[in-house]
Amino acid sequence: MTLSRPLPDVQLHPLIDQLATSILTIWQQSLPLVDYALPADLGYVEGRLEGERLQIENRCHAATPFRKLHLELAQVGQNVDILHCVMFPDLAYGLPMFGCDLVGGRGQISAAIADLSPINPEGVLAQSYRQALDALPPTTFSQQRELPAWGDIFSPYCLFIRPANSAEEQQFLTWVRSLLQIHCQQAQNAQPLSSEQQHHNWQGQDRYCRQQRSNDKTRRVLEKAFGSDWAERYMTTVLFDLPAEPLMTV
Ligand code: BLA
Repeated sequence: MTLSRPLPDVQLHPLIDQLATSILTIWQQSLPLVDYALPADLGYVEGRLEGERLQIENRCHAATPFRKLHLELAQVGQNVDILHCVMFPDLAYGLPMFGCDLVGGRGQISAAIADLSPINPEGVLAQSYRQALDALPPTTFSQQRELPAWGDIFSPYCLFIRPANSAEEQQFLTWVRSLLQIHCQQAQNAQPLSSEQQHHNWQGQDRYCRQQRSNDKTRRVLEKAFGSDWAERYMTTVLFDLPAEPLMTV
């Protein structure tokens, strides 16, 4: 069985389509997926943004050692297509966060971002990850974009580009597929953490989520279509949610 991508009946930018299919295929091939329940009213949502229809559809799974694997596709009118993907590791394992965002429209992707972001107190990826990433063929993109201030959560391997042509789009796709493959492979060796390390892990994920929630560009799209209360609820329960802070058992 292959998983169909979210918004199956909507035509999206080809890079978004290809990346969504790649993400679902790699998850399915590499991880023991089970369903993950989102708040019942937030799987598929539709609103209006300046008279245009905003459609959002979410796909969510869990698979040890991941608490939540989230892929979201969205379309605003005919003009803006969005792919959002985050893999949240279970707090019991010290894994980085995989995150990816593609924003495009009218045949052009304006923002393509992907990273494996460390959330440990040292703020660095484990050596096994660095070795695997360093062994990948290097990428070259003609238009690098500058990260906003909240982007200090990302690793030195973070790509944030505007692909200039379809060769660069394919290069981005290949890079993200490699990140996913490395991450799914590395995750199989994850060792459970002590309760103190789990607490640090929670703090790291909390900071990651808080910084992401401060992305005004995402918030503005959601607020315009659904209002600010709804946007806040969506950003804290669907896009960047976190279980309660674990109690320390010493
Ligand atoms: C940028 N995100 C954006 C932009 C829009 C959205 C409209 C501006 C595009 C541009 O500058 O060209 C909108 N993104 C959305 C919406 C959703 C979404 C509405 O995911 C979901 C409903 N964002 C993430 C993740 C990362 C991320 C997981 O959700 C990275 C791992 C990054 N998006 C990200 C960054 C920018 C961005 C860094 C640029 C922000 C800036 O330049 O200020």
